Amino acid sequence: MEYKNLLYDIDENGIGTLTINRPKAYNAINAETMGEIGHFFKKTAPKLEGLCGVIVTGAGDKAFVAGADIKAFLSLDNKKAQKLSKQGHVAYDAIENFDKPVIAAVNGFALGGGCELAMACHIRIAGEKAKFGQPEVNLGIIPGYGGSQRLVQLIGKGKAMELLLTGDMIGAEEAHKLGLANHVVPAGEEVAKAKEILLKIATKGPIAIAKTIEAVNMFFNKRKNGFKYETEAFGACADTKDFKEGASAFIEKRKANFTGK
Ligand code: CO8
Repeated sequence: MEYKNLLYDIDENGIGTLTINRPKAYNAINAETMGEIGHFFKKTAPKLEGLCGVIVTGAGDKAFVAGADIKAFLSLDNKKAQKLSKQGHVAYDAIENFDKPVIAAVNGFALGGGCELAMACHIRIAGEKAKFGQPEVNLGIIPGYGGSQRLVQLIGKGKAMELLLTGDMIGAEEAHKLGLANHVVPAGEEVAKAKEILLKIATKGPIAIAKTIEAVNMFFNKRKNGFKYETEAFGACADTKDFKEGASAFIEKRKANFTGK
Protein backbone atom coordinates (compact mmCIF):
# COMPACT_ATOMS: atom_id res chain seq x y z
CA MET A 1 0.00 0.00 0.00
CA GLU A 2 1.12 3.55 -0.76
CA TYR A 3 1.24 5.67 2.38
CA LYS A 4 0.69 9.44 2.32
CA ASN A 5 2.30 10.20 5.65
CA LEU A 6 4.83 7.42 6.14
CA LEU A 7 8.03 6.38 4.45
CA TYR A 8 9.46 2.92 4.90
CA ASP A 9 12.32 0.81 3.65
CA ILE A 10 14.24 -2.31 4.53
CA ASP A 11 18.03 -2.55 4.29
CA GLU A 12 20.29 -5.42 3.25
CA ASN A 13 20.42 -6.65 6.86
CA GLY A 14 16.63 -6.88 7.16
CA ILE A 15 16.30 -3.74 9.28
CA GLY A 16 13.14 -1.82 8.47
CA THR A 17 12.82 1.91 9.02
CA LEU A 18 9.45 3.59 9.35
CA THR A 19 9.53 7.38 9.17
CA ILE A 20 6.57 9.50 10.20
CA ASN A 21 6.71 12.02 7.39
CA ARG A 22 4.88 15.28 8.10
CA PRO A 23 7.87 17.48 8.92
CA LYS A 24 6.03 20.77 8.37
CA ALA A 25 3.67 19.81 11.20
CA TYR A 26 6.50 18.38 13.33
CA ASN A 27 5.20 14.95 12.26
CA ALA A 28 1.95 15.42 14.18
CA ILE A 29 -0.30 12.39 13.81
CA ASN A 30 -3.74 12.91 12.29
CA ALA A 31 -6.33 10.14 11.87
CA GLU A 32 -5.01 9.26 8.43
CA THR A 33 -1.45 8.88 9.72
CA MET A 34 -2.62 6.75 12.65
CA GLY A 35 -4.54 4.50 10.24
CA GLU A 36 -1.38 4.13 8.18
CA ILE A 37 0.77 3.26 11.22
CA GLY A 38 -1.72 0.54 12.20
CA HIS A 39 -1.81 -0.75 8.64
CA PHE A 40 1.99 -0.82 8.43
CA PHE A 41 2.44 -2.97 11.55
CA LYS A 42 -0.52 -5.26 10.85
CA LYS A 43 -0.34 -5.72 7.10
CA THR A 44 2.87 -4.42 5.52
CA ALA A 45 5.67 -5.19 7.99
CA PRO A 46 4.69 -8.85 8.57
CA LYS A 47 5.08 -9.43 4.82
CA LEU A 48 8.52 -7.79 4.48
CA GLU A 49 10.86 -10.61 3.46
CA GLY A 50 13.76 -11.09 5.92
CA LEU A 51 12.63 -8.37 8.31
CA CYS A 52 14.45 -8.63 11.65
CA GLY A 53 13.19 -5.46 13.35
CA VAL A 54 11.84 -1.98 12.78
CA ILE A 55 13.15 1.47 13.64
CA VAL A 56 10.50 4.17 14.05
CA THR A 57 11.63 7.76 13.61
CA GLY A 58 10.43 11.20 12.52
CA ALA A 59 11.27 13.14 9.36
CA GLY A 60 13.51 16.18 9.70
CA ASP A 61 15.72 17.16 12.60
CA LYS A 62 13.17 18.89 14.84
CA ALA A 63 10.64 16.30 15.84
CA PHE A 64 10.11 12.61 16.35
CA VAL A 65 6.36 13.27 16.63
CA ALA A 66 5.01 16.41 18.35
CA GLY A 67 1.73 14.73 19.24
CA ALA A 68 -1.69 14.17 17.81
CA ASP A 69 -2.59 16.80 15.22
CA ILE A 70 -4.04 19.57 17.36
CA LYS A 71 -5.41 21.28 14.25
CA ALA A 72 -8.04 18.51 14.00
CA PHE A 73 -9.06 18.83 17.65
CA LEU A 74 -11.65 21.57 17.39
CA SER A 75 -14.17 19.36 15.61
CA LEU A 76 -13.92 16.60 18.25
CA ASP A 77 -16.76 15.57 20.50
CA ASN A 78 -16.94 12.72 23.00
CA LYS A 79 -17.86 10.11 20.39
CA LYS A 80 -15.31 11.21 17.79
CA ALA A 81 -12.56 11.53 20.43
CA GLN A 82 -13.22 8.01 21.70
CA LYS A 83 -13.13 6.69 18.16
CA LEU A 84 -9.74 8.35 17.55
CA SER A 85 -8.41 7.16 20.90
CA LYS A 86 -9.42 3.57 20.09
CA GLN A 87 -7.84 3.87 16.64
CA GLY A 88 -4.59 4.90 18.37
CA HIS A 89 -4.80 2.04 20.85
CA VAL A 90 -5.21 -0.48 18.05
CA ALA A 91 -2.23 0.92 16.11
CA TYR A 92 0.08 1.23 19.12
CA ASP A 93 -0.94 -2.21 20.43
CA ALA A 94 0.13 -3.58 17.05
CA ILE A 95 3.58 -2.05 17.62
CA GLU A 96 3.85 -3.26 21.21
CA ASN A 97 2.84 -6.78 20.22
CA PHE A 98 4.84 -6.90 16.99
CA ASP A 99 6.80 -10.15 17.02
CA LYS A 100 10.07 -8.48 16.03
CA PRO A 101 11.83 -5.74 18.00
CA VAL A 102 10.68 -2.19 17.35
CA ILE A 103 13.02 0.63 18.41
CA ALA A 104 12.07 4.30 18.54
CA ALA A 105 14.87 6.59 17.33
CA VAL A 106 13.74 9.78 19.04
CA ASN A 107 15.29 12.58 17.04
CA GLY A 108 13.48 15.59 18.55
CA PHE A 109 10.14 16.40 20.17
CA ALA A 110 8.26 13.31 21.38
CA LEU A 111 5.18 14.88 22.90
CA GLY A 112 1.69 13.58 23.65
CA GLY A 113 0.86 11.02 20.98
CA GLY A 114 4.55 11.12 19.98
CA CYS A 115 5.77 10.16 23.44
CA GLU A 116 3.04 7.50 23.40
CA LEU A 117 4.33 6.21 20.06
CA ALA A 118 7.87 5.97 21.46
CA MET A 119 6.54 4.16 24.54
CA ALA A 120 4.68 1.61 22.43
CA CYS A 121 8.04 0.66 20.88
CA HIS A 122 10.11 -1.96 22.72
CA ILE A 123 13.21 0.23 23.17
CA ARG A 124 13.84 3.99 22.93
CA ILE A 125 17.03 5.72 21.77
CA ALA A 126 17.07 9.46 22.45
CA GLY A 127 19.18 11.96 20.58
CA GLU A 128 20.66 14.48 23.00
CA LYS A 129 18.23 17.15 21.75
CA ALA A 130 15.15 14.94 22.21
CA LYS A 131 12.34 16.22 24.41
CA PHE A 132 9.70 13.99 25.96
CA GLY A 133 6.43 14.93 27.57
CA GLN A 134 2.72 14.39 27.90
CA PRO A 135 1.45 17.98 27.62
CA GLU A 136 -2.21 17.02 27.11
CA VAL A 137 -3.31 18.72 30.32
CA ASN A 138 -2.17 21.99 28.72
CA LEU A 139 -4.92 21.40 26.18
CA GLY A 140 -7.50 20.29 28.74
CA ILE A 141 -7.40 16.66 27.74
CA ILE A 142 -5.62 13.54 28.90
CA PRO A 143 -3.39 11.20 26.93
CA GLY A 144 -5.54 9.19 24.55
CA TYR A 145 -3.04 6.85 22.95
CA GLY A 146 -2.05 4.80 26.00
CA GLY A 147 0.18 7.36 27.75
CA SER A 148 -1.57 7.14 31.11
CA GLN A 149 -0.82 3.42 31.18
CA ARG A 150 2.53 3.00 29.46
CA LEU A 151 4.25 5.91 31.21
CA VAL A 152 3.38 4.35 34.58
CA GLN A 153 4.70 1.01 33.37
CA LEU A 154 7.99 2.53 32.24
CA ILE A 155 8.87 5.03 34.98
CA GLY A 156 6.59 4.20 37.92
CA LYS A 157 3.51 5.87 39.34
CA GLY A 158 5.06 8.84 41.17
CA LYS A 159 7.16 10.23 38.33
CA ALA A 160 4.50 9.40 35.74
CA MET A 161 1.89 11.22 37.80
CA GLU A 162 4.14 14.29 38.00
CA LEU A 163 4.82 14.38 34.25
CA LEU A 164 1.17 13.76 33.38
CA LEU A 165 -0.17 16.34 35.83
CA THR A 166 2.35 19.09 35.09
CA GLY A 167 2.60 18.51 31.35
CA ASP A 168 6.32 19.29 31.73
CA MET A 169 8.76 18.50 28.96
CA ILE A 170 11.96 16.70 29.92
CA GLY A 171 15.24 16.38 28.06
CA ALA A 172 17.01 13.24 26.93
CA GLU A 173 19.25 12.91 30.02
CA GLU A 174 16.30 13.19 32.40
CA ALA A 175 14.35 10.68 30.29
CA HIS A 176 17.33 8.34 30.51
CA LYS A 177 17.57 8.78 34.27
CA LEU A 178 13.88 7.92 34.62
CA GLY A 179 14.13 4.83 32.40
CA LEU A 180 12.07 6.35 29.61
CA ALA A 181 15.04 6.41 27.21
CA ASN A 182 17.28 3.35 27.06
CA HIS A 183 20.24 5.29 25.65
CA VAL A 184 21.18 8.89 24.87
CA VAL A 185 23.34 9.48 21.80
CA PRO A 186 24.63 12.57 19.97
CA ALA A 187 22.00 14.19 17.74
CA GLY A 188 21.82 12.45 14.38
CA GLU A 189 23.10 9.11 15.71
CA GLU A 190 19.75 7.76 16.96
CA VAL A 191 19.09 5.52 13.97
CA ALA A 192 22.68 4.20 13.91
CA LYS A 193 22.42 3.18 17.58
CA ALA A 194 19.04 1.55 16.97
CA LYS A 195 20.57 -0.39 14.05
CA GLU A 196 23.46 -1.55 16.22
CA ILE A 197 21.00 -2.98 18.76
CA LEU A 198 18.79 -4.59 16.10
CA LEU A 199 21.81 -6.23 14.47
CA LYS A 200 22.76 -7.75 17.81
CA ILE A 201 19.21 -9.02 18.37
CA ALA A 202 19.17 -10.43 14.82
CA THR A 203 21.88 -12.93 15.82
CA LYS A 204 19.52 -14.54 18.35
CA GLY A 205 16.79 -17.09 17.70
CA PRO A 206 13.77 -15.31 16.14
CA ILE A 207 11.28 -17.53 17.96
CA ALA A 208 12.93 -16.80 21.29
CA ILE A 209 12.84 -13.06 20.48
CA ALA A 210 9.13 -13.17 19.58
CA LYS A 211 8.30 -15.17 22.71
CA THR A 212 10.34 -12.81 24.90
CA ILE A 213 8.37 -9.81 23.60
CA GLU A 214 5.12 -11.68 24.23
CA ALA A 215 6.17 -12.79 27.71
CA VAL A 216 7.29 -9.31 28.81
CA ASN A 217 4.07 -7.76 27.49
CA MET A 218 2.14 -10.43 29.37
CA PHE A 219 3.34 -8.96 32.67
CA PHE A 220 1.16 -5.95 32.00
CA ASN A 221 -1.83 -7.89 30.72
CA LYS A 222 -4.10 -8.07 33.74
CA ARG A 223 -6.28 -10.69 32.07
CA LYS A 224 -3.48 -13.19 31.70
CA ASN A 225 -0.89 -14.72 34.01
CA GLY A 226 2.56 -13.78 32.71
CA PHE A 227 4.39 -16.38 34.78
CA LYS A 228 2.10 -19.15 33.50
CA TYR A 229 2.55 -17.87 29.97
CA GLU A 230 6.32 -17.74 30.42
CA THR A 231 6.42 -21.41 31.39
CA GLU A 232 4.32 -22.38 28.36
CA ALA A 233 6.36 -20.21 26.00
CA PHE A 234 9.60 -21.59 27.42
CA GLY A 235 8.26 -25.10 26.72
CA ALA A 236 7.30 -24.09 23.16
CA CYS A 237 10.82 -22.73 22.57
CA ALA A 238 12.29 -26.03 23.76
CA ASP A 239 10.50 -27.79 20.88
CA THR A 240 12.18 -25.63 18.23
CA LYS A 241 15.19 -26.47 16.07
CA ASP A 242 16.64 -23.08 17.01
CA PHE A 243 16.74 -24.05 20.66
CA LYS A 244 18.66 -27.22 19.86
CA GLU A 245 20.95 -25.26 17.53
CA GLY A 246 21.55 -22.52 20.11
CA ALA A 247 22.38 -24.98 22.86
CA SER A 248 24.54 -27.09 20.54
CA ALA A 249 26.44 -24.04 19.29
CA PHE A 250 27.24 -23.00 22.85
CA ILE A 251 28.47 -26.46 23.77
CA GLU A 252 30.48 -26.78 20.54
CA LYS A 253 31.92 -23.25 21.04
CA ARG A 254 30.71 -21.96 17.68
CA LYS A 255 28.28 -19.28 16.46
CA ALA A 256 24.64 -20.38 16.27
CA ASN A 257 22.96 -20.50 12.89
CA PHE A 258 19.29 -19.80 13.63
CA THR A 259 16.68 -20.55 11.01
CA GLY A 260 13.47 -19.48 12.72
CA LYS A 261 12.17 -23.06 12.92
N1 CO8 B 1 -0.32 19.32 15.95
C1 CO8 B 1 -0.37 20.06 14.82
N2 CO8 B 1 0.63 20.85 14.41
C2 CO8 B 1 1.73 20.89 15.19
C3 CO8 B 1 1.85 20.16 16.38
C4 CO8 B 1 0.76 19.32 16.76
N3 CO8 B 1 0.78 18.53 17.83
N4 CO8 B 1 3.05 20.44 16.94
C5 CO8 B 1 3.67 21.30 16.12
N5 CO8 B 1 2.87 21.59 15.07
C6 CO8 B 1 3.15 22.49 13.94
C7 CO8 B 1 2.93 23.96 14.33
O1 CO8 B 1 1.58 24.30 14.25
C8 CO8 B 1 3.81 24.66 13.33
O2 CO8 B 1 3.16 24.67 12.09
P1 CO8 B 1 2.91 26.11 11.35
O3 CO8 B 1 4.29 26.59 11.03
O4 CO8 B 1 2.12 25.72 10.15
O5 CO8 B 1 2.20 26.95 12.33
C9 CO8 B 1 5.00 23.68 13.18
O6 CO8 B 1 4.53 22.41 13.61
C10 CO8 B 1 6.18 24.07 14.05
O7 CO8 B 1 5.71 24.28 15.37
P2 CO8 B 1 6.10 25.59 16.23
O8 CO8 B 1 6.18 26.78 15.35
O9 CO8 B 1 5.17 25.63 17.40
O10 CO8 B 1 7.57 25.19 16.66
P3 CO8 B 1 8.35 25.53 18.02
O11 CO8 B 1 9.73 25.02 17.80
O12 CO8 B 1 8.14 26.94 18.40
O13 CO8 B 1 7.63 24.62 19.15
C11 CO8 B 1 6.68 22.61 20.03
C12 CO8 B 1 7.68 23.23 19.04
C13 CO8 B 1 7.11 22.86 21.46
C14 CO8 B 1 6.69 21.10 19.75
C15 CO8 B 1 5.27 23.21 19.80
O14 CO8 B 1 4.96 23.12 18.42
C16 CO8 B 1 4.19 22.50 20.56
O15 CO8 B 1 4.01 22.76 21.74
N6 CO8 B 1 3.42 21.60 19.88
C17 CO8 B 1 2.31 20.94 20.49
C18 CO8 B 1 2.76 19.83 21.40
C19 CO8 B 1 1.58 19.15 22.06
O16 CO8 B 1 0.82 19.76 22.79
N7 CO8 B 1 1.43 17.84 21.79
C20 CO8 B 1 0.37 17.05 22.36
C21 CO8 B 1 -0.85 17.09 21.51
S1 CO8 B 1 -2.22 16.28 22.28
C22 CO8 B 1 -1.94 14.65 21.99
O17 CO8 B 1 -0.96 14.26 21.43
C23 CO8 B 1 -3.00 13.74 22.48
C24 CO8 B 1 -2.82 12.32 21.97
C25 CO8 B 1 -4.08 11.52 22.14
C26 CO8 B 1 -5.12 11.90 21.12
C27 CO8 B 1 -6.34 11.05 21.28
C28 CO8 B 1 -7.29 11.14 20.12
C29 CO8 B 1 -7.69 12.50 19.73
